[in-house]
Amino acid sequence: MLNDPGYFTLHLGERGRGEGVVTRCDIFCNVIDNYGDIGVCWRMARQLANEHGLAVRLWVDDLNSLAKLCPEADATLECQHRRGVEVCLWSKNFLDEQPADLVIEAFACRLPPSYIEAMAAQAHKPVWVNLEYLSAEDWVEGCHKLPSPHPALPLTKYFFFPGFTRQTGGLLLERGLLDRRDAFQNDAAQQQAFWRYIGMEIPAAETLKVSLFAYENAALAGLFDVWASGVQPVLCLVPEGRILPQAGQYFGDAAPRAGKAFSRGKLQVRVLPFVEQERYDELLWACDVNFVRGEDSFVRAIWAGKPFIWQIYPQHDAVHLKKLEAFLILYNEQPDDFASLAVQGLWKAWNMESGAGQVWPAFVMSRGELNQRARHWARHLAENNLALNLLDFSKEIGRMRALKIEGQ
Ligand code: TRH
Repeated sequence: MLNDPGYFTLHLGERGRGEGVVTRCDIFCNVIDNYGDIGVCWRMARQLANEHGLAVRLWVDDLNSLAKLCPEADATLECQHRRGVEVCLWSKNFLDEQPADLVIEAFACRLPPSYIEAMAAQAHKPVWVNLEYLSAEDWVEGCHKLPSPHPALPLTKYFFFPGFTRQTGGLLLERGLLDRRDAFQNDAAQQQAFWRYIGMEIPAAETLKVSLFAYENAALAGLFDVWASGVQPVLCLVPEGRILPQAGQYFGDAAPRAGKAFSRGKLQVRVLPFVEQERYDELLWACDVNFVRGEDSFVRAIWAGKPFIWQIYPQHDAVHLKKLEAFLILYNEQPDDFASLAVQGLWKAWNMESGAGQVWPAFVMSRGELNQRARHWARHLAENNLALNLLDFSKEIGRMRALKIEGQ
């Protein structure tokens, strides 16, 4: 019933009308660095617009970052419609705007003061949500949906935490994504089209295909050494990004560019251009093992249903290692079996930037088991959908407000 947009208007009568019915959404995104902030916001904006019929405006302060994920976005335009979303430049001189019913402040970026005042002036106050970073830590469940009343204005902001358990906001997952993944993985023609798109032919069946999206990492050379001297051919696909200079250095190329190929022993490395967001999914689906980083590519690797290695975004005081540990505890249901130990070993080595080559053999030996677990995980997590939860939450807030009005 909560998924029905007409529910509140039908059941709460005149005085409740307007509360909780969400038709317009503003998402504010401050790009700090990298692509995670805009990656999540762009994905969520498209999902709310195209799957749930909301009129979505995405306010972003760095259109160049968006243009990497969505190449048809024009970084010189103040406002443009792209893939069902109105994309607006969030500039310093933000003009007065009519607030939407649902306002998403991504990752505690600060909304323009004039916009907050305009929200407070509405008869039906927007549902104002701060979308938080993803973490598997225990405390997240207790903080999910907590209200934070504005100190001066009649407004409440709510914390909305993505996460891996039912007591959190879940993960972003587009409708039908797992079916599209399965169709891709079972269809040689779709795979062929993908490999041609990146300028290659489908690799031989015995080749282990690895995607490598990573920050700088001192453990890379050791891993390359093991791949080069192993028995199985390894094709490593490296999208342009922060680890690329190191990958190039390994082969004596100080400035490798997209399209470049290198090889040593059994290892072949191919540099890929940074592809648009949907194509990145295909890269993960096409590979046997995926190295991912940050927040959004991490979640995409989960949906890919393949073994993966997560390089968590580094934070001061090694706070990120606690987050990594928390996820490993959830991910490894039987923490002491061979496959789980192999995952823990490689993930820790990669994140501590040391010894990844030594623990690689155990990981690759566990691939069959890890494949099964990865598919199971994807199915399990798919039951907790962030966009649906967010819309249900908006309705929940609307219902609470309407009941308060009725009680007066
Ligand atoms: O770019 P990131 O390192 O972003 C990080 C994290 O989100 C971190 O939590 C945040 O605090 C920090 O930025 C500021 O990693 P992430 O989150 O995986 O984002 C990468 C995005 O880029 C993701 O949406 C996938 C997309 N992508 C493409 O669209 N094409 C590509 O070719 C590649 C490699 C990635």
